[in-house]
Amino acid sequence: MTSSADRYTHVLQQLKLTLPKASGAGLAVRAPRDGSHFAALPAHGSGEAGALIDAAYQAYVAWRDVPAPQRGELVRRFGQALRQHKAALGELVSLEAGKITSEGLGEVQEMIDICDFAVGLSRQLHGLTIASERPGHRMMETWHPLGVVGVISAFNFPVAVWAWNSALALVCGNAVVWKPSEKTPLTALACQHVLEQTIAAFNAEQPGSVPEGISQLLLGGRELGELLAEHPRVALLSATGSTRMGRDVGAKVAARFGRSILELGGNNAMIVTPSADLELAARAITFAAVGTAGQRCTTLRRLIVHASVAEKLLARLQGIYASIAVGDPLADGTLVGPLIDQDAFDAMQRALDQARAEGGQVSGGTRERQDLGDGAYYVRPALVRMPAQSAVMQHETFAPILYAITYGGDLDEAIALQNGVPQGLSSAIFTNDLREAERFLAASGSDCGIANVNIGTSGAEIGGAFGGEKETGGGRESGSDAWKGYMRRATNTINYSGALPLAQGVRFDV
Ligand code: UN1
Repeated sequence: MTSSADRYTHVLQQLKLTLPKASGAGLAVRAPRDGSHFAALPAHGSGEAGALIDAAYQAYVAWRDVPAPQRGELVRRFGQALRQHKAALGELVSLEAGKITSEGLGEVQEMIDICDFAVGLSRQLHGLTIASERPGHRMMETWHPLGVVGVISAFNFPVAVWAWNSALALVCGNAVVWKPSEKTPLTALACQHVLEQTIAAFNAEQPGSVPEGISQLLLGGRELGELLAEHPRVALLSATGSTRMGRDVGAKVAARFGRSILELGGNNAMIVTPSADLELAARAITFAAVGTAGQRCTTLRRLIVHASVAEKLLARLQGIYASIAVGDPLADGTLVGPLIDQDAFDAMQRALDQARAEGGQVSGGTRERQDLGDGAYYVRPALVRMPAQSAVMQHETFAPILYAITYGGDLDEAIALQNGVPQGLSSAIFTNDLREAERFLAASGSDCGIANVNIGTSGAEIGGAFGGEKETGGGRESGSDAWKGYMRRATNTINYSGALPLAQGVRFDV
Protein backbone atom coordinates (compact mmCIF):
# COMPACT_ATOMS: atom_id res chain seq x y z
CA MET A 1 0.00 0.00 0.00
CA THR A 2 1.53 3.37 -0.99
CA SER A 3 2.00 5.64 1.97
CA SER A 4 -0.65 8.27 2.57
CA ALA A 5 2.04 10.95 2.82
CA ASP A 6 3.21 10.15 -0.74
CA ARG A 7 -0.30 10.18 -2.05
CA TYR A 8 -1.16 13.44 -0.29
CA THR A 9 2.01 15.02 -1.68
CA HIS A 10 1.19 13.85 -5.19
CA VAL A 11 -2.39 15.17 -5.03
CA LEU A 12 -1.21 18.55 -3.72
CA GLN A 13 1.25 18.79 -6.62
CA GLN A 14 -1.53 18.08 -9.09
CA LEU A 15 -3.66 20.80 -7.50
CA LYS A 16 -0.67 23.17 -7.28
CA LEU A 17 -1.49 23.71 -3.64
CA THR A 18 1.23 24.65 -1.15
CA LEU A 19 0.35 24.01 2.46
CA PRO A 20 0.32 27.02 4.75
CA LYS A 21 2.48 26.53 7.86
CA ALA A 22 0.80 26.15 11.19
CA SER A 23 2.18 28.01 14.16
CA GLY A 24 1.54 25.98 17.29
CA ALA A 25 -0.35 22.70 17.16
CA GLY A 26 -2.72 23.69 14.36
CA LEU A 27 -5.27 21.36 12.80
CA ALA A 28 -4.15 17.81 12.14
CA VAL A 29 -4.47 16.34 8.65
CA ARG A 30 -4.86 12.57 9.10
CA ALA A 31 -5.45 9.61 6.84
CA PRO A 32 -8.01 7.18 8.31
CA ARG A 33 -6.84 4.44 5.89
CA ASP A 34 -3.63 3.94 7.92
CA GLY A 35 -4.12 6.30 10.84
CA SER A 36 -1.12 8.38 9.82
CA HIS A 37 -0.64 12.06 10.43
CA PHE A 38 0.34 14.03 7.34
CA ALA A 39 0.48 17.70 8.27
CA ALA A 40 -0.88 20.44 10.50
CA LEU A 41 -2.80 23.38 9.09
CA PRO A 42 -3.07 26.78 10.75
CA ALA A 43 -6.33 27.34 12.61
CA HIS A 44 -8.09 30.72 12.66
CA GLY A 45 -8.49 32.62 15.89
CA SER A 46 -11.82 34.28 16.55
CA GLY A 47 -10.43 37.74 15.73
CA GLU A 48 -9.24 36.57 12.31
CA ALA A 49 -12.50 34.74 11.72
CA GLY A 50 -14.50 37.89 12.51
CA ALA A 51 -12.40 39.84 10.00
CA LEU A 52 -13.07 37.21 7.32
CA ILE A 53 -16.81 37.40 7.96
CA ASP A 54 -16.65 41.20 7.62
CA ALA A 55 -14.68 40.84 4.37
CA ALA A 56 -17.34 38.45 3.07
CA TYR A 57 -20.00 41.01 3.89
CA GLN A 58 -18.15 43.72 1.92
CA ALA A 59 -17.91 41.34 -1.04
CA TYR A 60 -21.64 40.61 -0.81
CA VAL A 61 -22.46 44.32 -1.00
CA ALA A 62 -20.85 44.42 -4.46
CA TRP A 63 -21.95 40.92 -5.56
CA ARG A 64 -25.67 41.47 -4.92
CA ASP A 65 -25.78 44.03 -7.75
CA VAL A 66 -24.10 41.74 -10.28
CA PRO A 67 -26.81 40.26 -12.57
CA ALA A 68 -27.62 36.68 -11.56
CA PRO A 69 -26.66 35.12 -14.93
CA GLN A 70 -23.23 36.72 -14.56
CA ARG A 71 -22.96 35.24 -11.10
CA GLY A 72 -23.86 31.96 -12.77
CA GLU A 73 -20.88 32.38 -15.07
CA LEU A 74 -18.56 32.13 -12.04
CA VAL A 75 -20.25 28.91 -10.96
CA ARG A 76 -20.05 27.57 -14.52
CA ARG A 77 -16.31 28.16 -14.52
CA PHE A 78 -15.99 26.57 -11.10
CA GLY A 79 -17.80 23.46 -12.38
CA GLN A 80 -15.30 23.30 -15.25
CA ALA A 81 -12.38 23.54 -12.83
CA LEU A 82 -13.88 20.73 -10.75
CA ARG A 83 -14.10 18.56 -13.86
CA GLN A 84 -10.45 19.21 -14.52
CA HIS A 85 -9.45 18.35 -10.95
CA LYS A 86 -11.93 15.55 -10.38
CA ALA A 87 -9.36 12.77 -9.98
CA ALA A 88 -7.17 14.73 -7.55
CA LEU A 89 -10.04 16.01 -5.42
CA GLY A 90 -11.67 12.58 -5.35
CA GLU A 91 -8.44 11.03 -4.11
CA LEU A 92 -8.13 13.72 -1.48
CA VAL A 93 -11.62 12.86 -0.20
CA SER A 94 -10.58 9.20 -0.05
CA LEU A 95 -7.39 10.07 1.80
CA GLU A 96 -8.86 12.42 4.34
CA ALA A 97 -12.38 11.01 4.86
CA GLY A 98 -11.57 7.36 4.09
CA LYS A 99 -14.11 6.94 1.29
CA ILE A 100 -13.58 4.28 -1.35
CA THR A 101 -12.34 5.61 -4.71
CA SER A 102 -15.71 5.46 -6.42
CA GLU A 103 -17.42 7.35 -3.60
CA GLY A 104 -14.64 9.95 -3.42
CA LEU A 105 -15.08 10.61 -7.13
CA GLY A 106 -18.86 10.50 -6.71
CA GLU A 107 -18.66 13.29 -4.23
CA VAL A 108 -16.75 15.50 -6.66
CA GLN A 109 -19.35 14.58 -9.30
CA GLU A 110 -22.02 15.76 -6.87
CA MET A 111 -20.24 19.13 -6.73
CA ILE A 112 -20.13 19.30 -10.54
CA ASP A 113 -23.82 18.41 -10.77
CA ILE A 114 -24.89 21.11 -8.32
CA CYS A 115 -22.79 23.67 -10.22
CA ASP A 116 -24.63 22.77 -13.44
CA PHE A 117 -27.94 23.00 -11.62
CA ALA A 118 -27.03 26.39 -10.13
CA VAL A 119 -25.93 27.78 -13.50
CA GLY A 120 -29.36 27.00 -14.95
CA LEU A 121 -30.97 28.43 -11.86
CA SER A 122 -29.08 31.69 -12.29
CA ARG A 123 -31.54 32.53 -15.09
CA GLN A 124 -34.58 31.27 -13.20
CA LEU A 125 -34.63 33.06 -9.85
CA HIS A 126 -38.11 34.30 -10.63
CA GLY A 127 -41.04 35.28 -8.50
CA LEU A 128 -44.76 35.47 -9.21
CA THR A 129 -47.07 38.10 -10.63
CA ILE A 130 -50.19 38.20 -8.48
CA ALA A 131 -53.65 39.59 -9.34
CA SER A 132 -54.31 42.78 -7.38
CA GLU A 133 -57.78 43.53 -6.01
CA ARG A 134 -57.29 47.21 -6.86
CA PRO A 135 -57.80 48.65 -10.38
CA GLY A 136 -54.63 49.88 -12.11
CA HIS A 137 -52.39 47.93 -9.71
CA ARG A 138 -50.04 45.06 -10.12
CA MET A 139 -48.50 42.84 -7.47
CA MET A 140 -45.37 40.79 -7.79
CA GLU A 141 -42.66 39.03 -5.84
CA THR A 142 -38.97 39.75 -6.17
CA TRP A 143 -36.21 37.54 -4.76
CA HIS A 144 -33.15 39.29 -3.37
CA PRO A 145 -29.85 38.03 -1.97
CA LEU A 146 -29.67 37.57 1.80
CA GLY A 147 -26.08 38.51 2.70
CA VAL A 148 -23.42 36.29 4.21
CA VAL A 149 -24.28 32.58 4.25
CA GLY A 150 -22.40 30.52 6.84
CA VAL A 151 -21.87 26.85 6.04
CA ILE A 152 -20.94 24.25 8.66
CA SER A 153 -20.19 20.88 7.08
CA ALA A 154 -19.40 17.42 8.44
CA PHE A 155 -16.49 15.06 7.74
CA ASN A 156 -18.60 12.47 5.94
CA PHE A 157 -19.44 14.65 2.94
CA PRO A 158 -16.48 17.01 3.19
CA VAL A 159 -17.02 18.69 -0.18
CA ALA A 160 -20.45 17.92 -1.69
CA VAL A 161 -22.49 19.52 1.08
CA TRP A 162 -20.40 22.70 0.92
CA ALA A 163 -20.95 22.79 -2.86
CA TRP A 164 -24.73 22.34 -2.51
CA ASN A 165 -24.77 25.41 -0.31
CA SER A 166 -22.13 27.50 -2.05
CA ALA A 167 -23.23 27.01 -5.64
CA LEU A 168 -26.78 28.07 -4.76
CA ALA A 169 -25.72 30.83 -2.37
CA LEU A 170 -23.36 32.36 -4.96
CA VAL A 171 -25.84 32.46 -7.86
CA CYS A 172 -28.38 33.88 -5.43
CA GLY A 173 -26.00 36.81 -4.82
CA ASN A 174 -24.64 35.91 -1.39
CA ALA A 175 -21.14 35.58 0.02
CA VAL A 176 -20.16 32.31 1.70
CA VAL A 177 -18.15 31.63 4.86
CA TRP A 178 -17.39 27.94 5.26
CA LYS A 179 -16.43 26.17 8.46
CA PRO A 180 -15.63 22.57 7.49
CA SER A 181 -15.23 19.70 9.95
CA GLU A 182 -11.91 19.82 11.79
CA LYS A 183 -11.52 16.20 10.67
CA THR A 184 -11.27 17.18 6.97
CA PRO A 185 -9.51 20.56 6.77
CA LEU A 186 -7.26 19.79 3.80
CA THR A 187 -10.07 18.79 1.47
CA ALA A 188 -11.73 22.09 2.34
CA LEU A 189 -8.54 24.03 1.71
CA ALA A 190 -8.22 22.36 -1.69
CA CYS A 191 -11.79 23.24 -2.74
CA GLN A 192 -11.36 26.82 -1.61
CA HIS A 193 -8.08 26.92 -3.55
CA VAL A 194 -9.77 25.72 -6.76
CA LEU A 195 -12.53 28.31 -6.32
CA GLU A 196 -10.04 31.11 -5.63
CA GLN A 197 -8.06 30.16 -8.72
CA THR A 198 -11.25 30.18 -10.76
CA ILE A 199 -12.08 33.67 -9.45
CA ALA A 200 -8.56 34.94 -10.17
CA ALA A 201 -8.64 33.62 -13.75
CA PHE A 202 -12.10 35.13 -14.34
CA ASN A 203 -10.98 38.49 -13.00
CA ALA A 204 -7.78 38.39 -15.07
CA GLU A 205 -9.87 37.84 -18.19
CA GLN A 206 -12.66 40.27 -17.28
CA PRO A 207 -11.45 42.64 -14.55
CA GLY A 208 -13.84 43.24 -11.68
CA SER A 209 -16.14 40.29 -12.47
CA VAL A 210 -16.08 38.87 -8.94
CA PRO A 211 -15.48 40.85 -5.74
CA GLU A 212 -12.61 39.62 -3.61
CA GLY A 213 -13.61 37.73 -0.48
CA ILE A 214 -16.87 36.30 -1.83
CA SER A 215 -15.91 32.87 -0.48
CA GLN A 216 -14.10 32.46 2.83
CA LEU A 217 -12.79 29.45 4.69
CA LEU A 218 -12.61 29.24 8.48
CA LEU A 219 -10.39 26.47 9.78
CA GLY A 220 -10.75 25.51 13.40
CA GLY A 221 -12.90 23.89 16.04
CA ARG A 222 -16.45 24.28 17.24
CA GLU A 223 -15.81 27.78 18.60
CA LEU A 224 -15.79 28.99 14.98
CA GLY A 225 -19.16 27.35 14.36
CA GLU A 226 -20.46 29.18 17.40
CA LEU A 227 -19.03 32.43 16.11
CA LEU A 228 -20.95 31.95 12.85
CA ALA A 229 -24.11 31.20 14.81
CA GLU A 230 -23.81 34.36 16.88
CA HIS A 231 -22.39 36.79 14.32
CA PRO A 232 -24.96 39.44 13.32
CA ARG A 233 -23.52 39.64 9.78
CA VAL A 234 -24.34 35.98 9.07
CA ALA A 235 -27.85 36.17 7.61
CA LEU A 236 -28.24 32.44 7.10
CA LEU A 237 -26.44 29.52 8.70
CA SER A 238 -26.66 26.19 6.92
CA ALA A 239 -25.39 23.50 9.27
CA THR A 240 -24.91 19.77 8.74
CA GLY A 241 -24.01 17.53 11.66
CA SER A 242 -25.37 15.98 14.81
CA THR A 243 -28.71 16.84 16.37
CA ARG A 244 -26.81 18.05 19.44
CA MET A 245 -24.83 20.54 17.34
CA GLY A 246 -28.00 21.68 15.55
CA ARG A 247 -29.88 22.23 18.80
CA ASP A 248 -27.07 24.50 19.96
CA VAL A 249 -26.39 26.55 16.82
CA GLY A 250 -30.05 26.61 15.75
CA ALA A 251 -31.03 28.22 19.06
CA LYS A 252 -28.21 30.76 18.83
CA VAL A 253 -29.19 31.79 15.30
CA ALA A 254 -32.88 31.98 16.24
CA ALA A 255 -32.09 34.14 19.28
CA ARG A 256 -30.86 36.89 16.93
CA PHE A 257 -33.65 36.21 14.37
CA GLY A 258 -31.19 34.87 11.82
CA ARG A 259 -32.17 32.10 9.47
CA SER A 260 -30.93 28.56 9.53
CA ILE A 261 -31.04 25.45 7.38
CA LEU A 262 -30.42 22.42 9.58
CA GLU A 263 -29.51 18.98 8.24
CA LEU A 264 -29.00 16.87 11.34
CA GLY A 265 -29.13 13.25 12.39
CA GLY A 266 -30.93 10.56 10.44
CA ASN A 267 -32.14 7.18 11.68
CA ASN A 268 -33.33 5.83 8.40
CA ALA A 269 -35.47 2.74 7.94
CA MET A 270 -36.52 0.44 5.16
CA ILE A 271 -39.69 -1.63 5.17
CA VAL A 272 -39.56 -4.90 3.24
CA THR A 273 -43.02 -6.30 2.52
CA PRO A 274 -43.96 -9.86 1.48
CA SER A 275 -44.22 -8.93 -2.22
CA ALA A 276 -40.72 -7.35 -2.38
CA ASP A 277 -38.05 -8.43 -4.87
CA LEU A 278 -35.75 -9.79 -2.17
CA GLU A 279 -32.61 -9.98 -4.30
CA LEU A 280 -32.94 -6.33 -5.32
CA ALA A 281 -33.72 -5.43 -1.70
CA ALA A 282 -30.60 -7.23 -0.45
CA ARG A 283 -28.40 -5.22 -2.83
CA ALA A 284 -30.09 -1.93 -1.96
CA ILE A 285 -29.83 -2.67 1.76
CA THR A 286 -26.14 -3.48 1.50
CA PHE A 287 -25.20 -0.25 -0.28
CA ALA A 288 -27.39 1.84 2.02
CA ALA A 289 -26.23 0.19 5.26
CA VAL A 290 -22.52 -0.39 4.71
CA GLY A 291 -21.62 2.15 1.99
CA THR A 292 -19.34 4.95 3.28
CA ALA A 293 -18.79 2.57 6.25
CA GLY A 294 -22.23 3.52 7.54
CA GLN A 295 -21.23 7.16 7.90
CA ARG A 296 -23.87 8.93 5.81
CA CYS A 297 -26.75 10.91 7.27
CA THR A 298 -28.85 8.80 4.92
CA THR A 299 -27.32 5.45 5.93
CA LEU A 300 -29.86 2.67 6.44
CA ARG A 301 -29.93 1.89 10.16
CA ARG A 302 -33.22 0.06 10.70
CA LEU A 303 -34.69 -2.79 8.68
CA ILE A 304 -38.36 -3.56 9.24
CA VAL A 305 -39.05 -6.80 7.44
CA HIS A 306 -42.23 -8.84 7.25
CA ALA A 307 -41.92 -12.05 9.28
CA SER A 308 -42.88 -14.19 6.26
CA VAL A 309 -39.74 -13.16 4.32
CA ALA A 310 -37.40 -12.29 7.19
CA GLU A 311 -35.46 -15.56 7.43
CA LYS A 312 -34.73 -15.66 3.71
CA LEU A 313 -33.68 -12.01 3.49
CA LEU A 314 -31.57 -12.02 6.65
CA ALA A 315 -29.77 -15.20 5.64
CA ARG A 316 -28.90 -13.61 2.31
CA LEU A 317 -27.69 -10.45 4.05
CA GLN A 318 -25.60 -12.41 6.50
CA GLY A 319 -23.84 -14.07 3.58
CA ILE A 320 -23.12 -10.72 1.93
CA TYR A 321 -21.98 -9.13 5.20
CA ALA A 322 -19.53 -11.95 5.92
CA SER A 323 -17.86 -11.69 2.52
CA ILE A 324 -17.94 -7.97 1.76
CA ALA A 325 -14.50 -6.51 1.06
CA VAL A 326 -13.34 -4.33 3.97
CA GLY A 327 -9.99 -2.61 3.52
CA ASP A 328 -7.90 0.16 2.02
CA PRO A 329 -10.37 2.58 0.43
CA LEU A 330 -7.94 3.26 -2.41
CA ALA A 331 -7.54 -0.41 -3.35
CA ASP A 332 -9.56 -1.89 -6.22
CA GLY A 333 -12.49 -3.96 -5.08
CA THR A 334 -12.85 -2.48 -1.59
CA LEU A 335 -16.45 -1.69 -0.69
CA VAL A 336 -16.04 -0.67 2.95
CA GLY A 337 -13.24 1.63 4.03
CA PRO A 338 -12.28 2.70 7.55
CA LEU A 339 -14.25 4.56 10.17
CA ILE A 340 -13.10 8.14 10.52
CA ASP A 341 -11.32 7.62 13.87
CA GLN A 342 -11.14 5.80 17.17
CA ASP A 343 -14.04 7.78 18.66
CA ALA A 344 -16.28 6.42 15.89
CA PHE A 345 -15.09 2.87 16.62
CA ASP A 346 -15.68 3.27 20.37
CA ALA A 347 -19.17 4.67 19.79
CA MET A 348 -19.94 1.69 17.56
CA GLN A 349 -18.80 -0.79 20.23
CA ARG A 350 -20.88 0.98 22.88
CA ALA A 351 -23.97 0.78 20.69
CA LEU A 352 -23.39 -2.93 20.03
CA ASP A 353 -22.99 -3.58 23.78
CA GLN A 354 -26.25 -1.77 24.41
CA ALA A 355 -27.96 -3.75 21.65
CA ARG A 356 -26.78 -7.02 23.24
CA ALA A 357 -28.07 -5.85 26.61
CA GLU A 358 -31.44 -5.17 24.96
CA GLY A 359 -31.60 -8.72 23.61
CA GLY A 360 -29.95 -8.19 20.21
CA GLN A 361 -28.04 -10.92 18.40
CA VAL A 362 -25.00 -9.30 16.85
CA SER A 363 -23.04 -10.62 13.91
CA GLY A 364 -19.99 -8.69 12.71
CA GLY A 365 -18.97 -5.39 14.27
CA THR A 366 -15.44 -6.58 15.03
CA ARG A 367 -12.25 -4.71 14.25
CA GLU A 368 -10.31 -5.82 11.17
CA ARG A 369 -7.19 -5.03 9.19
CA GLN A 370 -5.08 -3.80 12.08
CA ASP A 371 -2.17 -4.61 9.78
CA LEU A 372 -3.00 -1.37 7.94
CA GLY A 373 -2.13 0.74 10.99
CA ASP A 374 -2.71 0.93 14.73
CA GLY A 375 -4.65 4.13 14.30
CA ALA A 376 -6.77 2.79 11.42
CA TYR A 377 -10.22 1.60 12.48
CA TYR A 378 -11.70 -0.91 10.05
CA VAL A 379 -14.75 -2.92 11.05
CA ARG A 380 -16.81 -5.75 9.66
CA PRO A 381 -20.30 -4.18 9.25
CA ALA A 382 -22.70 -5.36 11.94
CA LEU A 383 -26.09 -6.96 11.37
CA VAL A 384 -28.11 -7.03 14.57
CA ARG A 385 -31.31 -8.99 15.00
CA MET A 386 -33.38 -7.11 17.61
CA PRO A 387 -36.42 -8.50 19.44
CA ALA A 388 -38.16 -5.10 19.30
CA GLN A 389 -37.46 -1.48 18.39
CA SER A 390 -35.79 -0.74 21.72
CA ALA A 391 -33.81 2.23 23.09
CA VAL A 392 -30.60 1.67 21.11
CA MET A 393 -32.59 1.99 17.89
CA GLN A 394 -33.80 5.47 18.81
CA HIS A 395 -30.30 6.92 18.34
CA GLU A 396 -28.11 7.50 15.34
CA THR A 397 -24.74 5.77 15.76
CA PHE A 398 -22.48 6.91 12.93
CA ALA A 399 -21.17 3.45 12.01
CA PRO A 400 -22.20 0.43 9.92
CA ILE A 401 -24.78 -1.10 12.24
CA LEU A 402 -28.03 -2.38 10.76
CA TYR A 403 -30.73 -3.33 13.26
CA ALA A 404 -33.33 -5.75 11.92
CA ILE A 405 -36.80 -6.24 13.39
CA THR A 406 -39.84 -8.04 12.02
CA TYR A 407 -43.49 -7.12 11.73
CA GLY A 408 -46.23 -9.70 11.50
CA GLY A 409 -49.31 -7.62 10.80
CA ASP A 410 -50.27 -5.16 8.09
CA LEU A 411 -48.35 -2.25 6.62
CA ASP A 412 -49.71 0.16 9.24
CA GLU A 413 -47.70 -1.69 11.87
CA ALA A 414 -44.53 -1.32 9.80
CA ILE A 415 -45.16 2.37 9.10
CA ALA A 416 -45.71 3.05 12.82
CA LEU A 417 -42.34 1.43 13.55
CA GLN A 418 -40.66 3.35 10.74
CA ASN A 419 -42.03 6.66 12.08
CA GLY A 420 -41.45 5.73 15.72
CA VAL A 421 -38.09 7.47 16.18
CA PRO A 422 -37.21 11.15 16.82
CA GLN A 423 -35.44 11.62 13.46
CA GLY A 424 -37.05 12.02 10.02
CA LEU A 425 -34.50 12.16 7.20
CA SER A 426 -34.77 9.25 4.76
CA SER A 427 -36.92 6.14 4.37
CA ALA A 428 -37.70 3.42 1.86
CA ILE A 429 -40.09 0.60 1.10
CA PHE A 430 -39.46 -2.49 -0.98
CA THR A 431 -42.72 -3.77 -2.40
CA ASN A 432 -44.22 -4.82 -5.70
CA ASP A 433 -47.67 -3.95 -4.47
CA LEU A 434 -48.82 -0.60 -5.86
CA ARG A 435 -51.21 0.03 -2.99
CA GLU A 436 -48.51 -0.52 -0.39
CA ALA A 437 -46.12 1.82 -2.22
CA GLU A 438 -48.72 4.58 -2.41
CA ARG A 439 -49.74 4.09 1.24
CA PHE A 440 -46.09 4.56 2.22
CA LEU A 441 -45.84 7.83 0.24
CA ALA A 442 -49.19 9.24 1.44
CA ALA A 443 -49.69 11.84 4.18
CA SER A 444 -50.19 9.09 6.76
CA GLY A 445 -47.20 7.11 5.45
CA SER A 446 -43.51 7.90 5.96
CA ASP A 447 -42.95 11.10 7.96
CA CYS A 448 -39.48 11.69 6.46
CA GLY A 449 -38.16 14.33 4.07
CA ILE A 450 -37.11 11.54 1.70
CA ALA A 451 -39.34 8.53 0.99
CA ASN A 452 -38.27 6.04 -1.68
CA VAL A 453 -39.79 3.00 -3.36
CA ASN A 454 -37.62 0.04 -4.38
CA ILE A 455 -34.33 1.87 -3.83
CA GLY A 456 -32.34 2.41 -0.64
CA THR A 457 -32.33 5.37 1.73
CA SER A 458 -29.00 6.89 0.65
CA GLY A 459 -27.47 8.23 -2.52
CA ALA A 460 -29.96 10.98 -3.37
CA GLU A 461 -29.56 12.97 -6.60
CA ILE A 462 -28.95 16.72 -6.38
CA GLY A 463 -32.10 17.59 -8.36
CA GLY A 464 -34.41 16.96 -5.41
CA ALA A 465 -34.65 18.96 -2.20
CA PHE A 466 -32.55 17.25 0.48
CA GLY A 467 -33.37 17.30 4.18
CA GLY A 468 -35.69 15.90 6.79
CA GLU A 469 -38.23 16.45 9.53
CA LYS A 470 -38.37 16.26 13.33
CA GLU A 471 -34.90 16.15 14.93
CA THR A 472 -33.32 16.13 11.48
CA GLY A 473 -33.97 19.86 11.61
CA GLY A 474 -36.44 20.63 8.83
CA GLY A 475 -34.00 22.32 6.42
CA ARG A 476 -33.87 21.71 2.68
CA GLU A 477 -30.75 22.00 0.54
CA SER A 478 -29.69 21.16 -3.00
CA GLY A 479 -32.34 20.92 -5.75
CA SER A 480 -36.01 21.71 -6.37
CA ASP A 481 -36.80 25.16 -4.93
CA ALA A 482 -34.30 24.93 -2.05
CA TRP A 483 -32.69 28.09 -3.52
CA LYS A 484 -35.51 30.11 -1.96
CA GLY A 485 -33.92 29.47 1.43
CA TYR A 486 -30.90 31.48 0.27
CA MET A 487 -32.87 34.58 -0.73
CA ARG A 488 -35.34 36.99 0.78
CA ARG A 489 -38.72 37.57 -0.80
CA ALA A 490 -40.11 41.05 -1.31
CA THR A 491 -43.77 41.60 -2.21
CA ASN A 492 -44.17 44.63 -4.47
CA THR A 493 -47.40 46.47 -5.26
CA ILE A 494 -47.27 48.98 -8.12
CA ASN A 495 -49.98 51.56 -8.79
CA TYR A 496 -50.16 52.65 -12.43
CA SER A 497 -53.56 54.40 -12.09
CA GLY A 498 -54.17 58.03 -11.28
CA ALA A 499 -56.21 57.16 -8.17
CA LEU A 500 -55.32 55.81 -4.75
CA PRO A 501 -57.78 53.02 -3.89
CA LEU A 502 -57.05 51.23 -0.61
CA ALA A 503 -57.14 47.49 -0.08
CA GLN A 504 -60.11 45.90 1.71
CA GLY A 505 -62.26 48.86 0.49
CA VAL A 506 -61.03 51.09 3.31
CA ARG A 507 -61.95 54.77 2.84
CA PHE A 508 -59.51 57.40 4.09
CA ASP A 509 -60.35 60.67 2.34
CA VAL A 510 -57.96 63.52 3.03
C1 UN1 B 1 -25.03 13.43 4.18
O1 UN1 B 1 -24.83 12.28 4.56
O2 UN1 B 1 -24.87 14.40 4.94
O3 UN1 B 1 -28.04 11.14 -0.38
C2 UN1 B 1 -25.38 13.79 2.80
C3 UN1 B 1 -26.88 10.89 -0.08
C4 UN1 B 1 -25.83 11.90 -0.49
C5 UN1 B 1 -25.74 13.01 0.48
C6 UN1 B 1 -25.64 12.60 1.91
N1 UN1 B 1 -26.15 12.41 -1.80
O4 UN1 B 1 -26.55 9.91 0.55
